[in-house]
Amino acid sequence: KEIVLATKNRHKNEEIKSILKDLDIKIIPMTSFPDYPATIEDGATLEENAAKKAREAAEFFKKWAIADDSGLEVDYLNGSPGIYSARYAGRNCSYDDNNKKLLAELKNVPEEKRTANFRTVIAVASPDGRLFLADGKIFGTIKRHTVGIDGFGYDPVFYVPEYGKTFAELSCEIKNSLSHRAEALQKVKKIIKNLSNL
Ligand code: ITT
Ligand code: NA
Repeated sequence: KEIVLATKNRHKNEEIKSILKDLDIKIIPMTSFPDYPATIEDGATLEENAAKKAREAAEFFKKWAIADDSGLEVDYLNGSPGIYSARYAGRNCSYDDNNKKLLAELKNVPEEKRTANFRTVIAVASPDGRLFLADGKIFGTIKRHTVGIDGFGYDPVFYVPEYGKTFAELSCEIKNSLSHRAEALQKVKKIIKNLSNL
């Protein structure tokens, strides 16, 4: 029982491995194949991009594959950066560049209008063309400056009211128990357990 984890993002790779660790299945990380070309993410939705990443990997490796497409959706920005979250401040930009741009866009926006959510879509694809999708979402607000050093991406600006902390202030155990990615992956666990021929 093996599945290829089709992400080139090492932070996502670690989170997904950790959340799926109780599954009786061997997870083959993409980091074992640095030459595998990145999927061109030209879909209009997280669903399309996740499906494309999973399908390409399943076809290439002739194994079941799972892929994650995630985005930060800020209400004041009508859902941006959304599917463009990775390259919000430009191609090959850093997480820091993205956070700076986001904070600048929200510079004079009052507290009550700083609501946002993270959304993850996980796609599970088989080499013979089957596809399953699962999603997860978490609501929060965007801070006025970065706080915390853990996690990655927009974690230092994403504030979780229930914990009174940003994602970057929460331990990975706690983030992985409540995040958008965790919710989607709990659904994926059920899907995978029901696949008899994996
Ligand atoms: P792969 O496509 O190889 O999986 P990626 O980093 O390009 O890696 P996405 O296309 O899904 O992944 O881009 C989503 C971006 O959204 C990601 O680069 C981060 O900047 C941000 N992001 C996703 N999940 C996040 C999380 O849990 N915390 C903070 N930021 C996150
Ligand atoms: Na990507």
